Amino acid sequence: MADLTLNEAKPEVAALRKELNKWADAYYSKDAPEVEDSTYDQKYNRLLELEQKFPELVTPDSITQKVGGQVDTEFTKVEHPLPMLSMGDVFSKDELREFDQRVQKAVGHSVAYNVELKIDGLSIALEYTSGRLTRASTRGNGYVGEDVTANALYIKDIPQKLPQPLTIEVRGECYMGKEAFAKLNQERDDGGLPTFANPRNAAAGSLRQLDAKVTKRRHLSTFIYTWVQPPEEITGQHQAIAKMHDLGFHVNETGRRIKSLDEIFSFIDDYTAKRDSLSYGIDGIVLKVDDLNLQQELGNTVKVPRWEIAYKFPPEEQETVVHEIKWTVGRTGVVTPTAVMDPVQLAGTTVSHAVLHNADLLKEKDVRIGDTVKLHKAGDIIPEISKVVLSKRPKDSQPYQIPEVCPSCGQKLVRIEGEVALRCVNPSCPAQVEEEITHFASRPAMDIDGLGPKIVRQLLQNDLVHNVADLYHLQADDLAKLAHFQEKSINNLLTAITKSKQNSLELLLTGLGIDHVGAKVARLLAQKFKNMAKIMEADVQEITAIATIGMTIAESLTTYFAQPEVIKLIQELQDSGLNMDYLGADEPAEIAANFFKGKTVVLTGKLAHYSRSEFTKKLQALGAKVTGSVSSKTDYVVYGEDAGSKLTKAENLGVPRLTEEEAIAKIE
Ligand code: 3BA
Repeated sequence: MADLTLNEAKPEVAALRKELNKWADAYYSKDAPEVEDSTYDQKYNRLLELEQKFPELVTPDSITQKVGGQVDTEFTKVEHPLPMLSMGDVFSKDELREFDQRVQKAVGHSVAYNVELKIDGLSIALEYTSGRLTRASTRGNGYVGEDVTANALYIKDIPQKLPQPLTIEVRGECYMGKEAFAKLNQERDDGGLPTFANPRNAAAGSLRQLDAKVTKRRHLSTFIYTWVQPPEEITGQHQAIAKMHDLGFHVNETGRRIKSLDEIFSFIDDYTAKRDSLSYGIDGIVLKVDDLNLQQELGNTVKVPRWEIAYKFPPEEQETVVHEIKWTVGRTGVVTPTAVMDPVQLAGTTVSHAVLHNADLLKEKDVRIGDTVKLHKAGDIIPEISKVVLSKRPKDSQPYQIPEVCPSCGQKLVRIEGEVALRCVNPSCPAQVEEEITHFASRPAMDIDGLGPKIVRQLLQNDLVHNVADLYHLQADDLAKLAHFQEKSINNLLTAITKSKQNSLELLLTGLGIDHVGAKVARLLAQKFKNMAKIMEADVQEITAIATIGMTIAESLTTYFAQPEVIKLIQELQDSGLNMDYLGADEPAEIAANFFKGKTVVLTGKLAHYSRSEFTKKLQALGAKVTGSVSSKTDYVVYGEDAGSKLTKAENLGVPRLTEEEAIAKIE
């Protein structure tokens, strides 16, 4: 962007306008959107950015110069006495904080906001003359809308007569409830008619009907949230809503007047969680400076008021384009495809990769390079391709060819009977060795600090190791030749490797990466057999004698230890001085139930009552896991004085925080 020239910008601006006009027409005039809102927003913002950099490219007919969509000519036009502006929107709490800071700076103090749900519908204006509904109109482009009075008469919750002879205008959102939406789509589907993509389009399509009787059958509702130029005794937005409720308007009663940003954030978290259980769709939360005088003082920009902001929920489904399918070789030789896509915002994170699990699934979904796909998050965490958008498939598209050879070593891949996975069966395949060593060094296994995937790769590339046994032959001189290795990091790594020699048997057993033998099974085996030699000699019967261990595991173990190269590897490890015995207590004493048992805890800041390691030991003795960094898996962050980024991160993730004193109170 920085060095883009005017001549380079011109064709991009033209292309963006063409695309956006087409999408806007589909959206506003046909109620049949062609793209996700977020895609539209991205392109729209890019156009804005270019026009700001090159003002000479702005034309009066650019889509950025219109406040909303095009005005449909078939309805009678209504000029809004006061324009219906749009709302500024943001996608993160940080941006809300910035908004609040701007407001505070402008007015000179902190303010209360009326916090409202953002209803997923379309705006409507209702004009009353001497207490009678005289006109209803859509927002249109903000200045000129469409007269939908005849339709509004069929919306049950719009009062046709007010209890007092007032001449007023109110505005709000017209929406279709979830039940009505589901029913309508079902009926349309049964009747072979195209269904509406979402309740907002259904509401728009149902309100903007030249034959108002159609509207009558569609069960629309409203939430009214604005009183245009209210009487003097009304001084705040919250109060205005209460008063409109008294006049018989349907208002959303979840709105709250809140001062503290933290409370606003918990309101947001609350409704992010409750969202699906509401009977109407919401797509965010709106903050409005409550005090009407302050609203006046803050005023408006061309398009949006300075006193409000909408926080939009992260999109839960997105479209993007697949550029590449990458194949990775796992520790056991299984080869898995990953789709690499244009990065998109999805449910709160930026996503560019989606694992396709196996070749069969890839074939079944028929994902091809160049395809537009719909992405969602499985279990709210893992990005997954739901389906290919076939209507957007390029004409020259070719089915994807599943590779026949290993992407790492080039050996022919095999498909094992009864398994869906493709495998590389070359035991010295570099990709597999890398995974093997990384797994060996990982936390649940030998827990060698500092030996992550990057260092392992470096060691392999420099021919310093070929298998896990080679780790114990590493010399300081060898490491000194590697990039980024200083004396301190060399010492740390060698110390960690040496320390791992003392590990109890179950960690070594886990580290070997035997199929079906994870940390839990390894512990059971170590507890029963006590040393490596006994495990290597054990037969299937002895192994399955352990209550929770069955045939699959037992056979995997006996097959593994029958291999000559495995026997050689274990011998080599033993010669290097690795402990081969179970060092744990026979039956770990059961820890009594307590607040911290089984919880993952992070300590941060200066603790006043205990040293960091004393407190860690205390928590561990209670059955807590004490870790160094805050993630969504953290249960509690315990903080002392001068706590910094970890505390902020906990706050952002909604992880409960305890002061040191509060934590001590839970223990003692
Ligand atoms: N509040 C939509 N605009 C809203 C009055 C302002 C406003 C909205 C809102 C501009 C909702 C933009 C179109 C418009 C009436 C202009 C809401 C919602 N407030 N709660 C601040 O729930 N969707 N939309 N509508 N005037």
